[in-house]
Amino acid sequence: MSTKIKKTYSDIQKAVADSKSVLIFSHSAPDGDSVGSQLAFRNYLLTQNKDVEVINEGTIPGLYKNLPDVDSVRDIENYSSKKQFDLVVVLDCSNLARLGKAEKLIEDNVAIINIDHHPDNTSFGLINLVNEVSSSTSEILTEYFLGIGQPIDKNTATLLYTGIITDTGRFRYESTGRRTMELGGMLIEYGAEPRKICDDIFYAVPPSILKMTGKMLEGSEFYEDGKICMMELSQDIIKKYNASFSDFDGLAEYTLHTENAMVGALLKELDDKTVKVSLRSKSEINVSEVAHLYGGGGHRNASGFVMKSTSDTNRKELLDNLRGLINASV
Ligand SMILES: [Mn+2]
Repeated sequence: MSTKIKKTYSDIQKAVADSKSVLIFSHSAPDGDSVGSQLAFRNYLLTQNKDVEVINEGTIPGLYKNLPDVDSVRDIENYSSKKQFDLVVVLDCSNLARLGKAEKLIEDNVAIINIDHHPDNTSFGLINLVNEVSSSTSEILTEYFLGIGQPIDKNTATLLYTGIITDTGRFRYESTGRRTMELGGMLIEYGAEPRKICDDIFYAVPPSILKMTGKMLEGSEFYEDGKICMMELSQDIIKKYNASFSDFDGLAEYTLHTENAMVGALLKELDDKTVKVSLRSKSEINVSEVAHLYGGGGHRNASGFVMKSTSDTNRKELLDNLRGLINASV
């Protein structure tokens, strides 16, 4: 362990030891890594007898309903307490704006611990444990617990394992390193059940959503010798299958399922004026460049943005932008 990491670990330990009450935040629109790492950090603080609150903007997608103690996460919409906290921990956020409405709970001058793996992290904390090479915030926390000799119980192992598999696409993305696998193995030793966790998250869709997925797949369109794949969920389909927002989680992955596919786009027509577009890509192709053109953002291989309609002009423009990415990459 490097001297710098050792110092950061002991700074975190000291800040935790000096605190009585701690607020744990993560980004709005919670996902497996944000909630997994929040609840894992909560467990750690509970072993230190701290008074802990976990708060986010947005409801937690149903696929995480089996996570241990998931009910302890509060949605900012239902949180009215004026209680003061003496330490704030922000997990999986490159900056404080990512907290959405939850940001307003942060008092001036309160100490912030920032733990994250996003490359654009702004080091906004008093203490910053940021490793952009790490697959996930959950991976960073696993290293931290091992590093300070904090025992990892079965529930914590389950939470950390969940964060790692969701952020790595089940150990598939380039961010998966040898160490990610080693840590996954250790978490299994501490009680994480790989089959159960994976089934709970990825193989528990309602039958109606499976059928809706069938409709979406049937309408796939391919361009540039199959290098580009576009899929769409129209308002009619979304209504017919009674899909809710969290049912869309993971659907965009299907746009990269075919041979030759390099870039994928899934257009979700939420209402007459809102089309959420999810972009996916392989290897070096950076779809966040296109997302930025539309005021969106995200990672190199997974980003998104909102456009006003799926009109022919909009689709053609999007397709041209995606073609531009393909042509620039050859
Ligand atoms: Mn993450």
